[in-house]
Amino acid sequence: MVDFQSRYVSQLTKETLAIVLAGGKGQRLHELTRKRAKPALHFGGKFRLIDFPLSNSINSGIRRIGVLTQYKSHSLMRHIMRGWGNFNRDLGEFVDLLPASQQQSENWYQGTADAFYQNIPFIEAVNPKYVVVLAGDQVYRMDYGSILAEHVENDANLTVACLQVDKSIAAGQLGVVGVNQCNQIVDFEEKPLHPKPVPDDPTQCLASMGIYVFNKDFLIRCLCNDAGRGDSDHDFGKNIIPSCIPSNDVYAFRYTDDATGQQAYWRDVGTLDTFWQANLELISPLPSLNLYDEKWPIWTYQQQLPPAKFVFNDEQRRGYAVDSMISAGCIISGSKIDQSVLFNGVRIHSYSDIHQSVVLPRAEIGRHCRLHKVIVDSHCHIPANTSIGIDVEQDRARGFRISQHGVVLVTQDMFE
Ligand code: ADQ
Ligand code: ADP
Repeated sequence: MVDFQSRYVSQLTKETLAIVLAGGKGQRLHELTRKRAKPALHFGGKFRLIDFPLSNSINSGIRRIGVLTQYKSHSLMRHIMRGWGNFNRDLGEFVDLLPASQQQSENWYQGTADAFYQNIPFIEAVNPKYVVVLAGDQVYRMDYGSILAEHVENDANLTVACLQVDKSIAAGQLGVVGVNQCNQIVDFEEKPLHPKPVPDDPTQCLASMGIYVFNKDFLIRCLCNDAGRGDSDHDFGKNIIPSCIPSNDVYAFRYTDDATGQQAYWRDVGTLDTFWQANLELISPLPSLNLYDEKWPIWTYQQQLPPAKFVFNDEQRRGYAVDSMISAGCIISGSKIDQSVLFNGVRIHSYSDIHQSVVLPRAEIGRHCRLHKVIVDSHCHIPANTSIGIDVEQDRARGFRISQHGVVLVTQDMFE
């Protein structure tokens, strides 16, 4: 039997261009984003944040993708070229890097809308019917076909993906929308300190996920109008979205889990605490984000590496891991790893105890170390006999970064 519904959606995704905003600084992640753009941040053992919107696009059937880069983009561009560069242009499929190249003006990308404005020639050349605006630094699984179908059925010019969240989560952090009974957006405030609640629950509000579907011609008109305004920050959340609300063709798409209709998984891993927490959540037996679901694979670039190896050391001390994710190329010799995520190529030497920690690629931890609630940056070498996360005052005195909720970040620079 022919499935007209999915054929209809697959037509919409074919007529769509996805553009991923990947140029932001991610300042609240401190030293973790000092050398790399936030979308290049490692996540979940073998991925980077950018893999999530890119995989969602591919899994949704959107195969024309641009990635806007600017800040510290070296490892991000390297990752995209290696992992996402093998699309078939002859079939009209591509992932194009769009670094700030001063095409339309003398400036680098100002706000997010300016990054789009400077790439109008690219958008016009692709000439899609719809443009999906995505953030390069959020972790979630979403079929963009659903939002596109609703956008077209509503005859909308702009659709904003929204999630119902606790007001305390949105306050000062997220855009908050007000809708009428038809889900038309009637008001929008960017990061209000006192979010307006939803009608049936005073503790909750409807937050923008920073994911938008635009009709292409409407988007270009909005960008051009905004570009001419001297009082604008040229930002989607601050300027473009609020300026569209007075028209009656702007709708909210309520993002829920397709299978359960309940609240869906979505994380903006903007701080050391949320980054640490989101990684550790993956370890639970039934995580809200299941990376092992073959129906919605998360694609990435991965260097060919040998399997993870667990070694009994010379003194018959067992190297083992429980409640943990251990990636390829790791060697754990005579140490205990518990409730932790080890990324590719991590080395743990004997007599160490690693608990509730996130260890990024190629880090090395010496003998007799104790780590509790630590994020270890990539390539960081922790000398033998180091304890971290046990004595906060000692950690602070050694120049380690301690988060609001007591997660300790260590980078190579802190040992030099
Ligand atoms: P924020 O996430 O605070 O709020 P922003 O800092 O503009 O918005 O980042 C959005 C995306 O754009 C990020 O992926 C970032 O890397 C990228 N970016 C930032 N500046 C850029 C530039 N100059 N060039 C290229 N890329 C850039 C937004 C919305 C809120 C919404 C939240 C949801 O404004 O309304 O609630 O997203 O997280
Ligand atoms: P990631 O951890 O994101 O894979 P790297 O370990 O390559 O990335 O480090 C992040 C960035 O720091 C790199 O993109 C590069 O710009 C810079 N960097 C890292 N190591 C070196 C080095 N040995 N020399 C110069 N720059 C480096």
